[in-house]
This record gives sequence, C-alpha cells and structure tokens, in this order.
Amino acid sequence: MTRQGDLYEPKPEHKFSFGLWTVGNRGRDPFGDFVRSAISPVEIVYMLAEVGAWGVNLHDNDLVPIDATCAERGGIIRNFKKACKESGLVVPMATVSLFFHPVFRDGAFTANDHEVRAYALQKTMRAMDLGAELGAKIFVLWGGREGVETDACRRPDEAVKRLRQAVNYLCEYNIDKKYGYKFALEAKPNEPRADIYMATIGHYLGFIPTLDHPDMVGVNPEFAHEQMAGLNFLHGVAQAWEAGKLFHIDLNDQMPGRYDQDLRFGSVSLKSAFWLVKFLEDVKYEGPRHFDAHAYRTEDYEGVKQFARGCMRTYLVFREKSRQWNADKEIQALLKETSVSANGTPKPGRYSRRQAADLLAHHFDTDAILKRKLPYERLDQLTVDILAGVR
Ligand code: GLT
Ligand code: MN
Ligand code: MN
Repeated sequence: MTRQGDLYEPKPEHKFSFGLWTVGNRGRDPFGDFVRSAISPVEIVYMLAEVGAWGVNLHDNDLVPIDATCAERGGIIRNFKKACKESGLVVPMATVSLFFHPVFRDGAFTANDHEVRAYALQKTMRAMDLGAELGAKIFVLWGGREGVETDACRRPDEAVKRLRQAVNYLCEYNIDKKYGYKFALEAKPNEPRADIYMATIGHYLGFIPTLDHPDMVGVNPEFAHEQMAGLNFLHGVAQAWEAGKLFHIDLNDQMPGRYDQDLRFGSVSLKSAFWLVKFLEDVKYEGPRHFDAHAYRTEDYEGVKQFARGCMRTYLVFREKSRQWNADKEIQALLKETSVSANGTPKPGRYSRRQAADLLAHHFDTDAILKRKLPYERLDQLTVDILAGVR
C-alpha cells in the first residue's frame, strides 16, 4: 500500500461513527418506497467494521422495536453486544426516536397533551437505560417534531418552558442512575415540521445556560441543518466549541435551499467541509466524527459501503489538506501580513481607567491603516489550489 493510501485509511483513533439509521437507510422518501432491503443491526455492525468505522450509534427503536417484549429486548441486546465485541465497534452515542411514532404528531416534550409529554419522557428514560447498557456516554436529543405548522396551537415561549422542564428532568435521571451521560441537543430549522422551535445551534446555546445542570448539556451540530437555514456551519460549530459545548457532531452535506438531503460528507460543499475539518483538527476536537447521512437512493448495499467509505475518506483527505495549508510558507506569510499593526498602538485588554485613558488619547492614522494589504483573494486562491490538488 502506498503512503498516501495509508493516510486516507480510517482507523479507530479517527473516531468515525455511523448511526444504524444511516447505512441502514432503505431509500424511502415522501414520494417513493424502499429501494433497499432491510438489514439487521447486527449485519450493520459487521458492515461498519468492514469499511473501517470505529463506532455505531442508535435510536432506541433502531435496535429494539417499539412493541418488543422484555424477553425480546434482552435477546436483541445480547446479540448486538456480541456483534460489537466481535467486530471491535463501540457505541459512543445513543438517542431516542421522538419523531417516528404517530403519537408525536404534535411534538413530544412540547406537545399540548400532557400524556404525550409524559410518554416522551418515559421513552427517553428507557432509551437512556438502553444506551447505558451498551456503554454510550453521549445522549443526543433531536426534537424533530417539536414545532408547528401554525402558531395558533401554542405560544412558542410555552414550548421553550416545556422543553426546559423535560431536559431538566432527564438530567436528574442521569444523575440518579449515575449514567454519566452528556446530553447533546441537535437543532434543525424545519422538516418534518414546517418550523422547528430550536432552529439553529445558536438557539440551543442560548437555551442551555437556562437549565438546572448546564454543564451536562451541549450541542450536536449538523452540517446539513445549518445549511438548510442558510447559515455558515463552521461559525456555529466554532461558537459551540468556544463555549465548551461541542459534545458531538453530525457530518453530512446539503445543497442550500433544498429539502433535508443528508448527503455524503463533502459531496457538495467542498470548501465549507474543508474549513470545518481544518477547524476540528486545529482545535484538537476529541469527540466522535459521526456521519449522519445516507447513500443515494440509486445505490444497492455495495453502493452504501462506497458511501460510508467516501465520508471517511473525504474527512481524511481534508485533514491532510489542512496540514498542507498550515505548513504552506506563502499562506503563513500572508496571514502574518494581515495581522501587523503599527508600533505603539494601545492594546485594549481588560478594562482599566488608565488603559481607557490611553486609548481615548491615542491618535489613529486611518489613512495608514487603509494602506495595509489584506490579500484575501490570493489567500483564498491558494486554498482552492490546495483543494484542487494543483499546489
Ligand atoms: C434523524 C435526523 C437526524 C438526527 C437523528 C437523531 S435522526 O435521522 O435527520 O438529524 O441526528 O435523532
Ligand atoms: Mn443529525
Ligand atoms: Mn439531517
């Protein structure tokens, strides 16, 4: 094998994970039926091991059918654990489906019907039990149905209060059971609801400090979801990181202004994906790199493997490209050039009266400032050259 081949080979230390629902996606959409046959969770585990993934994530009902008996549940978990052990896969994250069953048509934690809200809590606690049994330490909450088609149905601040109450309750359960979970809240602007309450990463970053146990709760940003909202994914991720809240990440891709596509990571937005990988590597993010995507509807299961390998390969290619970018002498020189300032400029740090007096008294030569170069065109073209492989 060539050295390059090695570089792009997924290894456990890269922490690449896939949900059972991602490679297990059968290609049904609102207009057309399944195109691939069902494969069992155990088969998925072996498939993921074959393509070189490190972890497998799941919703409660991806593994245990919603109507399973206690005995059935036990057997399913035993077989799944055995497959994970044999194949060396770990379960880093678990989550709960609060969107598939029709009972959640008006939401789960935010539904108007108190009974639905209580059921959603019970279902989530049971999903937490399941995840803990499999060794998961991250619990994702994606409120896909927590939204509206019409705001006639409730005041949106009431929905926020209900959501807070639910997350607080689940944090207490986590403490009580000593599960040691970190909760990662996942935002999305719309789909399946016309509008979902917690639309973006930023909404959740505002919500988390209002919780009883804010340290236990962070975010699970998804590339496609921020793209759907027309936002710069990297900026949201960076803000979450800076706040110590990047507990998990969902990598995929999405064309702007479309329905929820969940495309292979890096398949559409090459440059944004590159900046993202560079950021995660530069800051030394240590969490899982989870691919929340699925193969094109045109694929069979060989194609699904190609899809999964492609997600990981693109990540690793961009990781190498970001090293090249960081080591590029011309790029580094340009970066240095853009951050010079004249000697003697006051440096506002922490406020002090003396420091503020110096700043107020200083004369700024704006003409001189304007003469300094900001060669971002060249910098960006160098980035494009690197990504295009001509540098
Ligand atoms: C669903 C959704 C994803 C979430 C999953 C976790 S389920 O596929 O589209 O974005 O991360 O609930
Ligand atoms: Mn997701
Ligand atoms: Mn999605």
